[in-house]
Amino acid sequence: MTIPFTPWPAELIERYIENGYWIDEPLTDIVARHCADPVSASRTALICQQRQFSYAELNRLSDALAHHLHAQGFQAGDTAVVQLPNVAEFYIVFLALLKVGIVPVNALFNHKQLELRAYVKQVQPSLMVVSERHQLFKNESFVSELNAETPTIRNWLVEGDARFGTSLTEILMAQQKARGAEMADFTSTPATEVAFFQLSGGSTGTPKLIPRTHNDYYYSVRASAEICQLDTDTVYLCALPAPHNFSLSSPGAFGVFYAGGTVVLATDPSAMSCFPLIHKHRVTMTALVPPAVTLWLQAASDFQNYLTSLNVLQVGGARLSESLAKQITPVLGCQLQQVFGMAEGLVNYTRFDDDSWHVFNTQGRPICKDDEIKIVDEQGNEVPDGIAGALLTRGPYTFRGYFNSPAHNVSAFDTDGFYRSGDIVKRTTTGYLIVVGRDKDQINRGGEKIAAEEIENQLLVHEAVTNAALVAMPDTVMGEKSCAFVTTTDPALKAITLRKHLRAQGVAEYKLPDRIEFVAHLPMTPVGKVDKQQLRQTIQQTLIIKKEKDV
Ligand code: AMP
Ligand code: DBH
Repeated sequence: MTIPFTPWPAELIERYIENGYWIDEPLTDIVARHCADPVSASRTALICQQRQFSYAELNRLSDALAHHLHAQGFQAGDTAVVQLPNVAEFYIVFLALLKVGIVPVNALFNHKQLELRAYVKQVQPSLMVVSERHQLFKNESFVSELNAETPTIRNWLVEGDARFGTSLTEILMAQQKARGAEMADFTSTPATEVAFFQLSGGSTGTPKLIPRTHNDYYYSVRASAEICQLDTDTVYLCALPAPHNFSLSSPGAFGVFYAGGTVVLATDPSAMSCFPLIHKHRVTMTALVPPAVTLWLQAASDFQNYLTSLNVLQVGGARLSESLAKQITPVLGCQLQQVFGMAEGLVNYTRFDDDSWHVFNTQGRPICKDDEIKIVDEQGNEVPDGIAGALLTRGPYTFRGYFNSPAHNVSAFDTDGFYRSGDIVKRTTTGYLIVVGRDKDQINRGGEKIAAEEIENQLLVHEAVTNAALVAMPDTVMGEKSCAFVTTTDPALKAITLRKHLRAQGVAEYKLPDRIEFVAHLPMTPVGKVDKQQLRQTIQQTLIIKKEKDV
């Protein structure tokens, strides 16, 4: 059994194979390739607090878990929903699932009932992997609900203290002891098939899943490792959530594993968590979103000499201002690399030998010469370099369709199979992209994406809410925050009540509106849609007036 996905057309497949992008190896090769040679196998792959794992150990532990899962009857084509924090088990579980051909969705640790339910509903998993550290899994109530709603779920693996399901730690220990030299009688899905689902930031009512094949993802990992010049001396700090496409594959932990370097896990991107780790493990490279950069710049003076090993700071996920970009080398003492990527595929990097103008002012250029880029005006005609337009792309690691979403895919792609990224960009004459805006209904809250429609739907569930529109408002640290405009039948309705309501609906905390404005009615465009442009202007004006009053 394999997972259905929208394939690339035959002539492109041929080109991607011919040009060496698709090499017909499963993603598990990223770690397994180091294990034949004893010197490579003994290198440190992963550091998670006090625990260190060599490549051999990482491979062995994921083998052990794969054996266990296979013995339990799990097989290729099964799906799993995984939600783990930044711990070694994230990679061990991921590799184990890939080895058996179980296709996971890796949820973010700050996701809650709403998001997890949406993933479970879409993939109908047979396996759940969760952590006891998450508020939702401290007791069994949500587990029972999901079990009742989802007859496909056969097993729960729990990281930490298992109050339900099976303890992941115990399985790993028992399997390691029990395993002799038995041969594996399971294999990953073919490299041409779906390896896992990546999460889309989304712009629709329910979060969409992105099927990623071994072939396409492994190419993006190898090419990224090369562009970022990773080698066995690379020590990469994973400070963003481990499942994020940026910290997983651009070049991320997978790129570092591929190159034989070391991944150090941080629990979060704060300077307090990261600076001591950088110091202790002589970290050479890390990846951040812009708000974390602001915090690092502020904290750096209190941590003199902590960052001397750091060579490269990658910044992506949201637009980095030129002024922040220019402070990075003087204050943090490392090189900046801008990264503009998307879980759907296309990733752009500034290169290490670029001049400073490109590094400060552009979001880089695509990985591959076969990344095809179209920048179009509102009529769909391509615009010349230097003119802003909507970015569309297709290529050897850009997906061709969201999972089980035929209707949405019609509008998400053009008739040539180019993905409409929803970003407004300009191309320089040198082929670099500058992100200038967005035409998707999404808020980019410092790199965390919020689909407006998802929150509007949840606001509408409240009995006193008659209409709701979520828009971005400017914020100096986050870049953007969210503001909900709400019409109501209850003049006494309070913002705090609506926030409580959203929490009760199981909405992740970062998606809660930062501000709620009650209005008599929402402005409409001539075609009868909510005029979000006007709402963005309204909230901007309100903030300016408030600022003037404050000073
Ligand atoms: P996602 O679909 O959640 O993977 O988010 C990808 C989106 O994040 C892109 O389409 C952009 O809107 C945004 N993004 C990522 N990197 C950057 C960047 N360096 N500058 C501006 N926007 C970015
Ligand atoms: O924001 C993103 O999704 C992103 C940013 C940088 C990404 O997917 C990536 C690099 O691969």
